Amino acid sequence: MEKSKKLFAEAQEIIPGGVNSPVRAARSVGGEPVFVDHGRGARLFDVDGKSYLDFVSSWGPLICGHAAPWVLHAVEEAAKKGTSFGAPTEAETTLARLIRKHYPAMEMVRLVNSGTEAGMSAIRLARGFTGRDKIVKFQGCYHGHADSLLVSAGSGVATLGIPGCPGIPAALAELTLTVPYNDADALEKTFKKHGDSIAAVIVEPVAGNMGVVPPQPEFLPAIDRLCKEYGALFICDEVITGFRLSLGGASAYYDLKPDLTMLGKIIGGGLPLAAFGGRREVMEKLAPVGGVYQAGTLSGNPLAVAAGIAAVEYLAGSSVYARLRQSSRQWADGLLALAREHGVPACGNRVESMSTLFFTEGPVTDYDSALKSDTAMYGAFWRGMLERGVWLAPSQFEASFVSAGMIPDDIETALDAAAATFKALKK
Ligand code: HOZ
Repeated sequence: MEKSKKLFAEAQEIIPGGVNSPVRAARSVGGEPVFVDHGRGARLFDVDGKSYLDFVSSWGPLICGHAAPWVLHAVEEAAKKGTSFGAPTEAETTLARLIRKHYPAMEMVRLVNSGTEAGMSAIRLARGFTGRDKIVKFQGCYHGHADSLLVSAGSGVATLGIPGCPGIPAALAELTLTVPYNDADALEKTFKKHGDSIAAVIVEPVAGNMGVVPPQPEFLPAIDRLCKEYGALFICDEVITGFRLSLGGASAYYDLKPDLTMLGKIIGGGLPLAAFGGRREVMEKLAPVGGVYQAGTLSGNPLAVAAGIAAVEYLAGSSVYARLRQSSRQWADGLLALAREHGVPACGNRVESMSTLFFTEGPVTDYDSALKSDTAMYGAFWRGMLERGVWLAPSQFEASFVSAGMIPDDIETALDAAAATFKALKK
């Protein structure tokens, strides 16, 4: 860790907290960031020459594993032609069509650079389309760090225990109504009270930013029904679940037809790319067709688009989802069994290749139950796993992702590390 420590000290002098995104600082788990040299397949290599089995996958995008040759090749070929034009390319239409093929509710698509941009733009569009100001989000869900969406947010906000964010005007935050995840009755009550002024309900179809929390069977259909009844838009945030739960994401998995969908992470193949899209009549409210303004110099960047097409074509042309399901089950079931064997209070949530082991008896069904986790215990577990060569999210309130780069032996190796870590924790 010597070189990492030195680089972290230098970074802190010039970059706030030494990191360009707060959760990377590993403060909540009592650790320090590992500085990365490179990644290959299932492994991350730090600047001190140590390698780690990677269950973070760059927070989701790297479903193909690190430095997948087909993604690298696509990026190299695109780079030879130039790195940015600020003018349209044919590849953008190709990617938009690929997205629509797998997400038919996205009749029209706009490419942006990050999930935050996708969320911010979807909210503005929903407000512009409906002429209403209020939005509903669920406690513990995270949809990027736009002002309207940081209220009661998960991810780093939950990790650092930030109650409200200075810099967000109260008048704006008041327009965001919050409801517990999986609570269809509370959503109905909110609609009864504010129905005429709600522009949209935004949801992670499987929550991934308070740890993984699956939707209960009636929850997503209730959102759809209430949005239709009250004339609000249903925004499905598939930034994590898109191309992860299945080729058609959570929309195909749960048979959803949202008015607007957000995608990110996997559709960029590890480069900065995201998208939002939906019903034609809604999307055509966007400038230059309509008056809702949204723009970006690097939107549809040719390198990111090339990487995205390569990643999506690989996923469409392989049997990767069955393998990912198997690896994820091996990992999540194995971890829970080990925790129980060592007398550690724990419960596990998993949907396809995303999972979380919570350090509480559970069940974890919403943000309040997720917050019952023993985060100090998670921190000790994280540090033990890091020492033994396994890279986990430096926060209890995130998902663990397996990638196509992992083979059953890798999972076994990580589970051996977990067994040793649980044993050490009990001492
Ligand atoms: N949960 C975040 C994205 N879904 C983690 C990434 C970050 O905040 O840096």
